[in-house]
Amino acid sequence: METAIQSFLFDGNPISSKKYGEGHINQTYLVVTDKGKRYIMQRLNDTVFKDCEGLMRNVDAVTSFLAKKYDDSRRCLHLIPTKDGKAWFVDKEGKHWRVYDFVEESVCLQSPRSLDDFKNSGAAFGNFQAALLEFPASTLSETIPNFHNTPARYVQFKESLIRNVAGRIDEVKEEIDFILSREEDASYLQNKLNSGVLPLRVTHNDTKLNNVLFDEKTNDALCIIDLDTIMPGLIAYDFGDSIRFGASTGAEDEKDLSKIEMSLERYKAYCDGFIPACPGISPEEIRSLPYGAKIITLENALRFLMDYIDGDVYYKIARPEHNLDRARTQIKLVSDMESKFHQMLKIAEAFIKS
Ligand code: ADP
Ligand code: GN1
Ligand code: MG
Repeated sequence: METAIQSFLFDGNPISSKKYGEGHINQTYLVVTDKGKRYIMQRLNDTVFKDCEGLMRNVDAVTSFLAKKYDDSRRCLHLIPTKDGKAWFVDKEGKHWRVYDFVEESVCLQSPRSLDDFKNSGAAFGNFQAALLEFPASTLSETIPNFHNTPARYVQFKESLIRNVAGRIDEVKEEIDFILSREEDASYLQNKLNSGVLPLRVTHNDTKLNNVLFDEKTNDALCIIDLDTIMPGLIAYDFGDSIRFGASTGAEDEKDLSKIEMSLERYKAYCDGFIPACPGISPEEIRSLPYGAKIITLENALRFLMDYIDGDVYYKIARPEHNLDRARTQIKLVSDMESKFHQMLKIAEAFIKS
């Protein structure tokens, strides 16, 4: 950490650094200098990201592209260079580090404070799509191959069941059955992509509410963060991941499942923000959105449960059954979405222009 801190061109001398935020993947620190300037410094998770160089090239290219579009510097992330002019630093152990300007006077939410917050976040992700419309997609590295290829996730899941590394599968039979019984549903969007019905766009792929910063004063959704998984993908998954996290009436790791529901009111608010902001969204894409919500939630249930079965090697955990608790909330959400699916589809279809 010390050599990494010394390598970046901060405004002033760093006087403190401490762990920061609620992300599940990278090590994130808040660094403050003697001039009172604040920064976000991150060490990339190289278990999750096998190609950190490719990832950092993506982030550098996307942030530079976006910076030219916005007058207000708080609207996108800015990388701080190293003292020798590089966009990231590699330490002696081969770990990759980066520093962003801290987006000041902003708040990060774990759940929307109002329907307007959620609608605003939808508009921000829709605008993000619009801003990247002309970004050269072919220059992007695939930072996690098959990231939202749900059928491929099922293949990994079954392999993990066979390995049963942590010896936990007997205690989670019910959850495993839930996931396996929905394997066919999980291919719905991938099939539409393969047959050319749905197009690939440059998508964010990790559109949780805590990957948006809101303006502290105006409550406007200001800045999209966590750009590690920007890759070509389906718009339905960007929509869906926002719904999975922000339309849930409880936290992702809530133990009391009676608190977990997918709020149709919030779903509608997100549609109001997202769909009109998405450039050239086709009727087929609009119809795919509720499927995106259900499938990405199922995919997250599978991923959390698989990590529990694998012995907690992927996500950060704060308690022994953390990944299992997370898998259970996702399963509850999938069930709830199944019972509300007809209404979800109707709400989305109302945005198709006749
Ligand atoms: P992870 O990939 O681990 O989720 P993120 O890049 O999302 O890491 O960062 C973790 C948290 O750090 C965010 O949820 C947010 O609270 C905070 N954060 C990240 N970047 C900034 C920034 N530039 N300004 C202010 N806060 C930030
Ligand atoms: C991770 O990095 P973070 O916490 O924003 C994960 C997402 C999951 C999410 C579940 C690179 O997101 O795919 O949906 O946790 N990111 C990666 O909360 O795997
Ligand atoms: Mg994050």
